[in-house]
Amino acid sequence: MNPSDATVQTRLDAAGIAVLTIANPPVNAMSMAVRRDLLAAVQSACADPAVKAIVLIGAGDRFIPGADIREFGKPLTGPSGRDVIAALEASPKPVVAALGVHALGGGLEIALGCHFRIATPDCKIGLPEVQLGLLPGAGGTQRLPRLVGAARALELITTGKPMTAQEALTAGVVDEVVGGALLDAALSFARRVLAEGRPLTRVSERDERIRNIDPTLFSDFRAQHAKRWRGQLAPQRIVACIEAACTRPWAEAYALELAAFDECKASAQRAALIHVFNAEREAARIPGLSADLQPQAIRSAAVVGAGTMGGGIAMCFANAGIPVWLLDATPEALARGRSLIEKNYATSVARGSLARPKADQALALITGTLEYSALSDADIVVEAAFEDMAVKQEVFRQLDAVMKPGAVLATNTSTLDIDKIAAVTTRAGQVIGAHFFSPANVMKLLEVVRAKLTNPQTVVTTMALARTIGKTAVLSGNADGFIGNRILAVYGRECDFLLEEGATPWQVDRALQGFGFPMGLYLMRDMAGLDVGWRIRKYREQFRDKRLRYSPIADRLCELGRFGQKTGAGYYRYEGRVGSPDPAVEALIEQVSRELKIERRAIGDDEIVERVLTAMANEGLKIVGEGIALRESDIDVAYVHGYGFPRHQGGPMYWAARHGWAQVFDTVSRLHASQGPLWAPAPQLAEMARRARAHELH
Ligand code: 3H9
Repeated sequence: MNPSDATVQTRLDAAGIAVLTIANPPVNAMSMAVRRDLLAAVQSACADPAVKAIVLIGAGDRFIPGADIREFGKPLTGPSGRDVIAALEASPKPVVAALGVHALGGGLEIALGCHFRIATPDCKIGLPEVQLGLLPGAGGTQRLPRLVGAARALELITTGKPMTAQEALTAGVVDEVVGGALLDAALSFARRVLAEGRPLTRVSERDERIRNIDPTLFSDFRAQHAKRWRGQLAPQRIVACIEAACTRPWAEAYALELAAFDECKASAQRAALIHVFNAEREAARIPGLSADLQPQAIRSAAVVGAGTMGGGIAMCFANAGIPVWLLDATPEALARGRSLIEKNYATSVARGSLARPKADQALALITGTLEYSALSDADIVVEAAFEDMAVKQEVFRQLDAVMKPGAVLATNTSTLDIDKIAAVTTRAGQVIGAHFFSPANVMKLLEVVRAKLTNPQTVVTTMALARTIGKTAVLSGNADGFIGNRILAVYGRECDFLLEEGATPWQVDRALQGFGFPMGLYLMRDMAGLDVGWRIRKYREQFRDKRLRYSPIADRLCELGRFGQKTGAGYYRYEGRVGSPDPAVEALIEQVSRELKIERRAIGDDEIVERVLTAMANEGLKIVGEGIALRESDIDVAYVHGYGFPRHQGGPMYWAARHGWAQVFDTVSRLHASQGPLWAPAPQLAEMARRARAHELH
C-alpha cells in the first residue's frame, strides 16, 4: 500500500510516527489522486498498531495550496476533500500537520482537520477561494471561525488574504512556528504530544469562539460590503456559511457550506475568475525566447522625472526593497516629488495598509538627484519625463552617455513611438517600454512594450522585474496606444456614439457599473480631467480622417470650460467630488444629435453593455491579428489590471467567447453596414463565428 508512483508516501520512524509526505509537483495541489492516496495512507496508518502518531507534510518545503483547480468542471471521482478530513479528524492517533510555504484553501482545510498544526516562518496560511469565485468547501467556513472567532473569519475568508505564520500563531490557527528543518520539528512535536499524552483537539467540536455572537455582526458586515460585492456570489455565500456556523448545529451548517460551494463551483463567475488566474500566468510566457535566457538581476534602479508618475514608479521599486535614484531638473521639482511620495506613504499608514516602519524603510531607499552621472550604476532606468518626443529623446541621449553597459533603458511613454526614442541611443537593443498606469504604486498592470530592436534579454529582464515589484506584466508590440489605450479609445468612442443615439452619460455609467466596472466611463473621464484628451485631439485633428464618424460632445464640453471634477463640471456637475446629472449636458447632447441628424431613441442598459464590449472584443481581435498582443487572454489581463474590468467577468475577450463569437460577428456586421468603416470586423472574426456555429451544431 505504498506504490512508488503514489502521490503520498508513508515512512515509519523509530518512535512509531508515520510520516505521510504529499508530492504532487509543481505546487502540491490536492488533486483527485492526492485525495485518494492520502485517504488510503491515513486509513492504513490508523489501522497499523505500530503507528503511534501521524505527521502530514508536503514535499519540497511546500504544504498544499488548495484543490487542483484544473479539475474543476470535471466529474468528481474518488474520495472528496471532506472524506479525507473526516478520516484525519476521527483518527484515534494524534495527527500533526507540518505546514511549509503554502497552506491555502483545501490545504488549510486539511490542516484544520488535523489535531495539531506547526508552521515554518515563511508559511502563508489562508482560504483564498473567494478570489476564484469559490468558498472553502471542505469545512473551512465552519472550522476557521471556531479558532479565530466569527469577526476575524469573516474578514479572512471574504478577502481571501493569507495570514503570515506569526499572525496564524497569534490567532490560534497554528500551535507553533518552528525554525530549522520542518520534518525534524514535526517529529519532535509529535513525540512531545505522545509523551505528554495531550488530548486530541477536534476543531469541529470546539464552539467557545462562536457562541452567543451578536447577529448584527453579519448584517453590518453585509451592509458594509454591499457595494464592493455587487453582483458577486461567493462573498455573499461565505457570510451565510459563517453565520450558519455560529447559529446552527454542525451537521446543518456543514451541509449548507457544501451546497453553497457547489453553487459557486457551477457559476459563470467561478469559470471567469479561474480564466483570469490562468491568463495571468500565461501572460508571463513569451514564445520564441530561449529557455536558457535568464533575467538580469535588478539590484538598483533609477527614475527620470519626479512628477506623479515618476514618484509612483520610484515607490514601486522602494516597496520591493530596491534602492532607487529619482532624477529631476530642479531642486524644486525634486522637493515637490518627494513631498508627494511622503504624502502617499502617510495615506497608506493612516489607512492601516502599511506599517510606519515599512513606509520609513521604503522612503529611505529613494534618493533624489539632479545629476545624470548619479544614475550610472543603476541596473534599470525608467524615464517618466514630459510626454514629448524631443524631451524624451534628450533624456535618452543623456542616459545613453552615463548608464553602465547592460543596463535596461525603459520609457514610460503611453503615446510615443519607442523606436524613435531608441534611435537616439547607441544601444537600441536595451531600450523597452514600461508603461505604468496611474497611480503607479497602486495599479497592477505593467505593459511591457517590445520595440523593433529590443533584445530578448531586455524583454525577459523587464518581465521578471514586473513580478519583483508586484505588477502583472503583459507584453505589447510598439503600436499606437499599445494594447490597453487602443481598446480604451474604441470603448470611449462607442459610449460617445451611444450618447448621440439616445443615452445619457449617467445611463451609460449605470449600465457599466451594473456590469461590474467600479466606475463608469464618464465619471472616470471627469476624474482624470477632460482637458488632456482635448489637447491631444486638437493636435491630431490635422491627421483625422474626416469621412469617419466623430463625436464632438467631449470637445463641446471643453469649449465651455467643463474639464471635469477640477472645474466643478464635466459630464456631471460636482459638489466636491460627488457628481450629479446635469440637465445642461443632456441639452448639449440633444443639440449634437439634432445637428448630426441622429434620431434619438430609448437604449436599454443591456444594449449599452453589449455594444461596448462587442467593440472592445472586435478591436482586441485586430490587436492579436496584427501581432501587437501575443494572445487574446493577454488583453483580458490588461483590462482587469489596468482598466477596472470586473475580474469576475473574465475580461473583454473572455466575455466575447462566452457571449458567442457568432453573436459578436452578427452585431459587428450589422453595425458595420449601418455605421461604416469604424465597425470593420477584425479579419479573423468571420472565421471564428463560423467555427463557433459549427461547434454549437455538434
Ligand atoms: C480550493 O482549495 C477549494 C477547496 O475548498 C475545495 C475543497 C477541497 N491547482 O502562481 P504560480 C499552478 S480552491 C492547480 O506561478 P507561485 C499554476 O497554475 C484553491 N495548479 O506560483 C502554475 O502552473 P504553470 C484555493 C495550481 O509560487 C504553477 O502552479 N487555492 C494551483 O507564484 C505555479 O503557480 C488557491 O486559490 C492549484 N490550486 O504561487 C491558490 N495553484 O506553471 C491558488 C497553482 O503551468 N494558487 N497552480 O503556469 C496560488 O495562489 C499560487 O499559485 C501559489 C503559488 C501561492 C500557490
